[in-house]
Amino acid sequence: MQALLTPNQTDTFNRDGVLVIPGFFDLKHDIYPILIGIYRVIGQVMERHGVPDTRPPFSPDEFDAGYQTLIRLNRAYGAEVYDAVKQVPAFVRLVAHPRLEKLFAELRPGAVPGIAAGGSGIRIDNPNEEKFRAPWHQEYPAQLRSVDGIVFWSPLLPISPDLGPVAFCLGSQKEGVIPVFTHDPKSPQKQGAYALTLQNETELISKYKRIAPCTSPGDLVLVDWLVLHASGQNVAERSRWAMQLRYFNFADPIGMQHGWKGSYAAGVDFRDVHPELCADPELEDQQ
Ligand SMILES: O=C(O)CCC(=O)C(=O)O
Ligand SMILES: [Fe+2]
Repeated sequence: MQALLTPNQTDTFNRDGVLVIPGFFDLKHDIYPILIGIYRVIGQVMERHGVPDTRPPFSPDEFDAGYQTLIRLNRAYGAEVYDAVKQVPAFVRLVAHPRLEKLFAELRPGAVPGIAAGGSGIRIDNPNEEKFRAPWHQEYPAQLRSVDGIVFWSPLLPISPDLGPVAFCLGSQKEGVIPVFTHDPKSPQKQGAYALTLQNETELISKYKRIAPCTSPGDLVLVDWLVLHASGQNVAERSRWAMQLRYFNFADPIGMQHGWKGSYAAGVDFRDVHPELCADPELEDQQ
């Protein structure tokens, strides 16, 4: 079978911990059915709350029509859409796309791939909203499962700088797992994985060259689970919609040790699995 990646692409991923593959997915076959599913779910949420549906018929460019109206009426309607769109069949099909498993196998020879339960979703980053913006982080503490893993990130609309593209520190996966504070006193509204902050964050991120690629639907960004990355700030009029699919490695020794436990989304407290990686002052006192 022909390889999906050129040797050059594999080298880039191994060096940078990030790789952008333009046009990886088939728009008509893989992506549009997801957009149609989202359009229809937004319609269901409108109907459920008695919001008149005056949207134009579906078009791929305006699949999220009505969403800004919904969140202006009630932000909780947006949370309903967020939870619902993960359950669109076409999205679930994409999560287990054979080409993603093949990519994982090419980049991680000898790995036993797994799909992180509860680790796949569609982010909806609303304009000027801070609460769910991901600060600088590595994927491992937020997901656990295994230290060795890859996020497959793919946008559902063309990303422009004002939508706040994700920023990556190239090569930062070489730091290994970085200790974290599990509470951010500066942002008490942030909870769970969103509250994790890196020890020595400023110093760490200043060491690396940063990129924030402006990708389009169909493009795929591969992210090593140890690469430092952060959400940009959405200062546009529209929400930024992007899919995250997360694959881990059952053969990873640390995952083997803790039994591939999930993190916050699985109801697990990171501090219980990795006390040695918690930089919280109160824990230091206990050690
Ligand atoms: O899309 C974002 O803003 C953050 C994405 C992210 O952290 C991830 O895909 O792991
Ligand atoms: Fe992330």
